[in-house]
Amino acid sequence: MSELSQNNEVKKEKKKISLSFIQPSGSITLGNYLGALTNWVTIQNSGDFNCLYAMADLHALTVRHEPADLRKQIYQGLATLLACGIDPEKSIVFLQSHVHQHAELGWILDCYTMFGELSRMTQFKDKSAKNADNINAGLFTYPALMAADILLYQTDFVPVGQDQKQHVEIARDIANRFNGIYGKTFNLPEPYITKSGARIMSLADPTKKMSKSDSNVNAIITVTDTDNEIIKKFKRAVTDSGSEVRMGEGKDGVNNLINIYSAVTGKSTEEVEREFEGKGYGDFKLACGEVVADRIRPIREKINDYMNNRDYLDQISAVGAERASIFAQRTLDKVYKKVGLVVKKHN
Ligand code: ATP
Ligand code: LTN
Repeated sequence: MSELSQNNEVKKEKKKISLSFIQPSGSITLGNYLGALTNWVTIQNSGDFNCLYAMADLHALTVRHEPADLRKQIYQGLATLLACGIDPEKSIVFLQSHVHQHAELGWILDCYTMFGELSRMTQFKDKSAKNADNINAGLFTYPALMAADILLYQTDFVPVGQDQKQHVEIARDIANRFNGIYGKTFNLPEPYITKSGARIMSLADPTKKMSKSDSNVNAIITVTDTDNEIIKKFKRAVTDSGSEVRMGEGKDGVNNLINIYSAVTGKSTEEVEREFEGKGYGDFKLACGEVVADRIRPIREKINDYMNNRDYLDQISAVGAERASIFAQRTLDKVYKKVGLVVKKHN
């Protein structure tokens, strides 16, 4: 039994809530898939949770983009979630911008989030260094909007990769601060990060995280890459001057490939080392390319099918937004009352 279901078993309470979003800032990568999406699907299929999964399209506005590209990425992101196994019959699937309560609670939480704590966020520091000509207020207050995403649904677990831990922690801090002032209003969320796949590194610079917005296409594997592209990228992956397929200090490239191979095949890192004993980096890179290509192929084919049926994607996201909005409004009304705003009478 998984750690999460055991938790649920013990408490014998109503179903816990699992929520996570992903930005439509480029094609979804192997890092996103192994670090986040596979866990979203496992949690959904355990049947133990009420799940909400969404495209964080408002967050994507914090960096400059082409409007037509963004719209395509939003559809493609949605198609990818479905292709990876998120089932709209089991989970609430939507676009963040379609549930207006996110922006509204985001503003309110801005007023309970401190300048100092926002200044310490690693993602803000990284993204402002990368976009020095566009350090906008949205990029800075991003964590308050993300806190709103999470807190609106009284979320228990947020399945994310390692890089997002700090964001879930600040959401928890904001909730704690608000609850401290007004009494219990928000549930306190916890990040849910599995060991395997939590931090997949760039194939071109294995000291850096694989990011979908990386401008170097050889650094990332995306769910839309063809089999040939995947295999070529793995063949070119940066390793070191050694030859043994073994985890080790200073062997970031090989460590990353072992980690990827292990996450995709479900074998432990020791099993992977044993499998490639006596073989060189060349054989190992090819094997990595092949297992990843096998995993991505059916996903890519399904994405293409969904992308040819945008009406279906529109329909799924509209239904999801309507369902999400009911829960979101409940929390927003509660917040309005607590802070002294007047709750609008709903018909
Ligand atoms: P961007 O390049 O726009 O910052 P990203 O690739 O970092 O995008 P996000 O949309 O920020 O992706 O993240 C979506 C989910 O994928 C998050 O849960 C995040 O923690 C996870 N994730 C992102 N990159 C990795 C990675 N390299 N390894 C494991 N998980 C990752
Ligand atoms: N900040 C996240 C995306 C995101 C998110 C969320 C993740 C926005 N809102 C709510 C989990 C829960 C990112 O950049 N990956």
